[in-house]
Amino acid sequence: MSSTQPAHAYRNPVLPGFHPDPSVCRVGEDYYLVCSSFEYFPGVPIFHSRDLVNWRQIGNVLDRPGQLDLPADTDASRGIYAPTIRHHDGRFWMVTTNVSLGRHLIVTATDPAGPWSEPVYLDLPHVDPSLAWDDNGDCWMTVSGVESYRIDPETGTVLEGPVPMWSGTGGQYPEAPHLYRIGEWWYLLVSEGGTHTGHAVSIARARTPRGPFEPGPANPFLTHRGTNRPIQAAGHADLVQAVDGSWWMILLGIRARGQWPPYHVLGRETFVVPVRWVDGWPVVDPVEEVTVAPAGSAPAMAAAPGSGARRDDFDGVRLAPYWISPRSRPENSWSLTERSGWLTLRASGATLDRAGATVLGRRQQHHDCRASVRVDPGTGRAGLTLRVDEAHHYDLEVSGGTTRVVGRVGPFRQVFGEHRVAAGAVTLTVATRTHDVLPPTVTSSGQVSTPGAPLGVRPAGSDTVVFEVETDDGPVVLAELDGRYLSTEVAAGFTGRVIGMYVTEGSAAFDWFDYRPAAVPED
Ligand code: 6LW
Repeated sequence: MSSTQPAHAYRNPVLPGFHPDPSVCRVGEDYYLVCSSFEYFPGVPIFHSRDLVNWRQIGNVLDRPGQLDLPADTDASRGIYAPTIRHHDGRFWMVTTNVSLGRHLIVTATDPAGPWSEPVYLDLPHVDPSLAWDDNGDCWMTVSGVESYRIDPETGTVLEGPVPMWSGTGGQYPEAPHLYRIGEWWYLLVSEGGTHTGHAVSIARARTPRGPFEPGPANPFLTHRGTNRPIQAAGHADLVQAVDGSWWMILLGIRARGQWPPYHVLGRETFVVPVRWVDGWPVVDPVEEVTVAPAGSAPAMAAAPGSGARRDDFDGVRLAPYWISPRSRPENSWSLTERSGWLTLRASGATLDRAGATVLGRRQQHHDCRASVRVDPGTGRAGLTLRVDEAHHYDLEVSGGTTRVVGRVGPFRQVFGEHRVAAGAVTLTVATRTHDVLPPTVTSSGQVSTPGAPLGVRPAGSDTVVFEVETDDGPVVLAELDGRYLSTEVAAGFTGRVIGMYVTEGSAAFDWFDYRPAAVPED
């Protein structure tokens, strides 16, 4: 936060990188937030905050294979969709959909850091389930569509429904319904228009959870559709009241880059905006990267934001909660004890082009960042991958004393840049950088000029991925690739980029993994 910003300004997104479909609840002075995790294990990351701005991951709700059944052939962007977290009767409740099984599931915990219970399943249609309890103690599960069911959340028994509710203003995909008791009203928050640039948030209210629902006077009351705002796709929102009585909405958005058309590489991210109530309806301003909170309200207390840098020396006996693996993480695929102070990964037989490869990664959270790893490949094949899915990844690998970059985009696979290295451990780095590429202009004398580009160099695009290996003579750049091929606009789907350590032959040991935004120097 720069000194020129008001003291109560904060930076959005508050959870950068692939953190979509946020849901939040408050207990006393503590806020808890969950996001979708799709085909990754463990599932449903859970975060804690005291101010809605600075979030710390405290675990994963679905952190045991018994809770998270992701069949081996789970497609990318299937698996776990949009969770909702609520606190009721002394317990936390998380409900979500495993679309690969076609089932909703509910788990509970007294401590949000876990352990969470075994799931109770509900075989009902739609996605985006959410729970609300009425004055009689009845539990209503709302789902996309929008409709609700009265259920017994302890057993998953459906007691009544579907009860039609209100489906927004006519936009496609009415979804992410959340029902709240606020004063004498039941408010129904709905997203519509699809999770890309048409996204919008609308609201209606009724005297009972069954309706009839009266739409708000200014729907959609939040949308960035058809604008050139830097944050797009604002939607999939959840409301929360802060301990000081102020109201907030968390939601997803994307930060589009480049032109034309714009694209985004970090997936859908989590934002927080202040809410004010006018004549009994919520009003929010457009979502800005620097948001000014009402003076004296909860995020005004925001401490200096963390830098986002993170180094893991693999000295503990447990993996930090931010490490995720596509589909599963079999017990025999990793070890923190086999070589003390190193993470050992063992190949499964699958390559990175197929489901089932051994990958342990973290979300890319900054447009300009560096991830480095020290890896001893032994006699195997291992490295660092920047991936969206099995068909869209760039890999910096080492095997047999050679490092190389392998790019896979759709049906194409190519090797770029090879460099011999000494046997033993090597340090590999993948760095990303963005630069605004303005369209070339033609001068009056007919010369083409590309603003911002060094003479004779046309930047490949406004997102570049650079691969380096450390040698005795300093870093050697093996390749610089256009990052737009690893964007949602190319790869499709609901996730975002993950930077991962991997092994596809034999086993390899990783001494440390260091991630930092480009602006943060090494320690
Ligand atoms: C989710 C839906 C959505 O189920 O995207 O943004 C879907 N909204 O609500 C997958 O994340």
